[in-house]
Amino acid sequence: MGKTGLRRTAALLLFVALLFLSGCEKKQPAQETGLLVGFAQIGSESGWRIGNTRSIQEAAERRGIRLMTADANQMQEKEISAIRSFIAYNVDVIVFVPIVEDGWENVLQEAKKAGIPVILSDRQVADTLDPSLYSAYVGADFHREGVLAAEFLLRKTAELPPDTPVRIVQLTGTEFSSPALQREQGFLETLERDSRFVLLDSVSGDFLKSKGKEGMKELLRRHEGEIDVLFSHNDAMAYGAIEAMEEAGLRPGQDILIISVDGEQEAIDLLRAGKINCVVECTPMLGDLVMDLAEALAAGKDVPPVTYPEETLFTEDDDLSALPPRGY
Ligand code: GYE
Repeated sequence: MGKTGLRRTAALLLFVALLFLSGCEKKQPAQETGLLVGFAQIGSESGWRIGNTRSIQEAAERRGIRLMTADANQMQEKEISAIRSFIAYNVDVIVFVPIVEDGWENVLQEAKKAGIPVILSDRQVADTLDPSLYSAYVGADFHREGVLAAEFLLRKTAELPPDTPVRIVQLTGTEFSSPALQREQGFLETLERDSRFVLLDSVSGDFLKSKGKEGMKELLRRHEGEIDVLFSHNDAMAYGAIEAMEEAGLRPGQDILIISVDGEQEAIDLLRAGKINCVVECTPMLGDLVMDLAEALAAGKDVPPVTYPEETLFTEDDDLSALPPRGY
């Protein structure tokens, strides 16, 4: 081969190498990993939930994970059939949000038989369920959230004259769901030691604004002029309760102290406006934590059984001027 021939061959090789490299480069950020994850979400009952779905979807997309999302519209049967279809599809990992604690045993047995690892996202299952039926839980420590809410109340009422009763009502979340059960438990256990605190009543608002409003109306009717404190298991129900209080001529945050959980932007705005007194943070931004575990499980690695995200507390005494937008 002459000099020209050599040069041509070298140029061709360079061209092929460049093509190959640019091809690799283009694919890199959103390159599909081949990983297929089935995600059963419970619905869209709150701003929190919508933020949670977005967080999971965006994390999957960033990593090139193919995600099948099913929305159960608040129905456990629908969630169970979504999980069954993920098994039939032979996804690599199943992620689901247990809407309530019980009733998962059969479908999780089926996933186990099919050899598909399962991640519980955001909510927990009953601790009586065989723990070999799932690999990990990623979500908040709801009991601690209840404790933080109660500790705020203890600080807030520390200066009251001794023996002043503090009469509390609760708007609880979805019945038999782990956040409702554990937030209530942490809250009441912490106040139990102090006889000033009286739980007048609890009504379930199903984590919905509309039911929070209805529930608060009912509580105001049953306990007219008696309520000092509302503990609302989420922000959405607190928004409804605030409307009910205002319609009844009461000043939320002053006539009735309000403690809520989640930390949505709207709740932070109401905290700044003095209509809510304390918001316990519960973050829906679980996407990256969930996908880290999904990738590890698909690679056959061990994962920690419990992952709690970092969470904080926002109160009327904090300077919130520098708080970045919440994103949900
Ligand atoms: O507090 C509420 C949502 O499961 C922790 O569900 C979650 C709760 C959250 O609808 O707003």
